[in-house]
Amino acid sequence: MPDPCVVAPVRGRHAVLPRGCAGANGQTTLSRLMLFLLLTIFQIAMETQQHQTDIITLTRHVLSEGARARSQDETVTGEMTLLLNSLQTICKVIENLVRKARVNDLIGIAGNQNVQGEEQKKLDVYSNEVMIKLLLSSGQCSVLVSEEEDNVIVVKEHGGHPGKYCVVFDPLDGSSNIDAGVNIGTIFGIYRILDGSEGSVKDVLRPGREMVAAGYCMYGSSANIVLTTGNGVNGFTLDNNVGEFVLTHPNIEIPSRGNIYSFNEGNSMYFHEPVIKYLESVKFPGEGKKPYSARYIGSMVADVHRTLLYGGIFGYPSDKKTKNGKLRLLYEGFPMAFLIEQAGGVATTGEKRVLDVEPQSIHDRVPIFLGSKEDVQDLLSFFHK
Ligand code: AHM
Ligand code: MG
Repeated sequence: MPDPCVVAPVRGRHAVLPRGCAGANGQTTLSRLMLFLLLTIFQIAMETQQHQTDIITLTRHVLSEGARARSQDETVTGEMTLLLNSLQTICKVIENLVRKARVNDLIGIAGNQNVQGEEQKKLDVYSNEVMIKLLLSSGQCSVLVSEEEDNVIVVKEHGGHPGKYCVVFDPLDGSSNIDAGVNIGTIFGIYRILDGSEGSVKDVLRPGREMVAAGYCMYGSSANIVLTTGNGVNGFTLDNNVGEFVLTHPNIEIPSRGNIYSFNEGNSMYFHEPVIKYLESVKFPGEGKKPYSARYIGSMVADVHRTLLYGGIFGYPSDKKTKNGKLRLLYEGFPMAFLIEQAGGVATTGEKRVLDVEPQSIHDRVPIFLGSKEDVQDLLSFFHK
């Protein structure tokens, strides 16, 4: 006969001891309460464990994508899998640097200027070194391009073992946000080396549509890698306890229309007419329609991440001051345009598809508008008027 005073806990409900149970106000009550708590904790632990038995980590995802590619094409060798694993390690190391920056005194200016004449932060410098060293030693790359380096890095000229891929990257994008602890990120794009090439600038002066993979890692309230290998977009969140990025956003599809616009409107006095008119149209949409919300973080990774998940439009246009805007084509524009297109969105310069632009030099800039298909089409209608 079960003891009526032992009440099994039911999740979401309080267990109440029946009246008259012995020791309701004494030590027995305390031990029953303890038992109740222990049972509840055990039950939650069991449920959590059940959920964690089939984790899809980024490593597992990359391995199974590699296996799928090999089953369709026997020339696929698994080098991309190794490269993506190196990039994953790089993101973990940079995430660790970012998290510890304040206490380890990595905030501030390192005293150098990068190729665009901007001040480099200590974190920029460290992140760049981490990326270059790990990619040089990965054995999978022949050419590297970094926002922080004036020239291409040809791997075999640096004592590295050359591989099949070329990686273009911005090690830490959104530098103006570093000191304020606002989201920043690493952006990368990957080309396969040209047939017969031993590694040269020509391998990376190619339109973005020739990239074979691209992604970013955002360092915010959590660290998130968002990746495409040309087969949709998946998002992974770093689980620090497991030490792995875990699939949290499978098959990201950008909504076909959003209600957010994301531009640095402080530059409005320099904007060209189509952009001014478009911004007016989302702020004053006419009778019975709701205006769009403004969100602008000033870190491309964070602004694009939000746009991917919520929809809307992000733009950094050319204007009366800057012929091609501010953002860099190779390691900011192309990877983000690739991700947005793979998620079902549109990325344009206002004149043409971003992925069709032919780079002339590794640090070229590009005007860019990207996001939900219908929102970008609305913007384009002002360019075509
Ligand atoms: P950075 O590579 O020097 O960090 O600059 C790129 C960043 C992007 O992340 C962001 O979209 C843009 O600059 C913001 O520029 P602005 O401050 O002019 O709005
Ligand atoms: Mg940048």
